Amino acid sequence: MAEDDDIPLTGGIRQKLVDTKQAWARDGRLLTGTPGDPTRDRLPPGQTLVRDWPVLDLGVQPDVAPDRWRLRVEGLVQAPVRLTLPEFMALPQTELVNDIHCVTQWSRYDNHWQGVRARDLIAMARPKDEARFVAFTSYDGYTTNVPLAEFVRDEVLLAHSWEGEPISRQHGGPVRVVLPRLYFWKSPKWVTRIELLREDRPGFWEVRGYHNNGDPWLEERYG
Ligand SMILES: Nc1nc2c(c(=O)[nH]1)N[C@H]1C(S)=C(S)[C@@H](COP(=O)(O)O)O[C@H]1N2
Ligand SMILES: [Mo]
Repeated sequence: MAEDDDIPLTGGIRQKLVDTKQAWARDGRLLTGTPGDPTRDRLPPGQTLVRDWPVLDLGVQPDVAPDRWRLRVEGLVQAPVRLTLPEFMALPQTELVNDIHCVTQWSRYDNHWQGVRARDLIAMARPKDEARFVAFTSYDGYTTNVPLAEFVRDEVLLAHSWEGEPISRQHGGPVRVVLPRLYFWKSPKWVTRIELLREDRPGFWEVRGYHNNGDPWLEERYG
């Protein structure tokens, strides 16, 4: 899309970091081998609780001015959606509180989010019967993927605010996805495109040795 071309990016892909994470995936780093039980424990296996909120990305942080942000829902849909930020903010709003779990071992409890439920957005687009998977694309070029059934779960949000404040640029503002049931690499920051597909399309980390599902309770770190 032509108008994506002039979203300013700062930084550059931190290739060393990408290589290190890929090597961890190869070596199965951090695996405990014992599945967790979410009905009994709050912290998934092998995770460490943090109180701050670490920033993790490829090293490129797009500066998406609010008036330039666009969200598209397309692919196998009957009614492709294309929204500006004011249009997105005018949709029914939801507040959710949840825990997040990064594959590099940190977890953070009780994050308060505000935004639009993924299922409301998907309902607007009216998926075709054959749509089974979702592929996300972000302004930094990052991609990731989940089954459509996972994306339309109750607790999945396209969030614009965290702890009552707009999500900062470094954490993916103006709008990021939050899929709290999966490791946090499945939650794209600076999201712009949601594509519904018949076949799965593994994203940036999924093609570099990360697990395709990413359930923290099953330690689906690498696949
Ligand atoms: N667009 C984009 N989204 C992304 C990433 C990224 O590099 N680019 N990194 C993922 C990873 S690996 C993690 S752990 C979380 C980190 O989000 P945070 O920086 O807000 O903690 O974002 C995920 N979403
Ligand atoms: Mo991550």
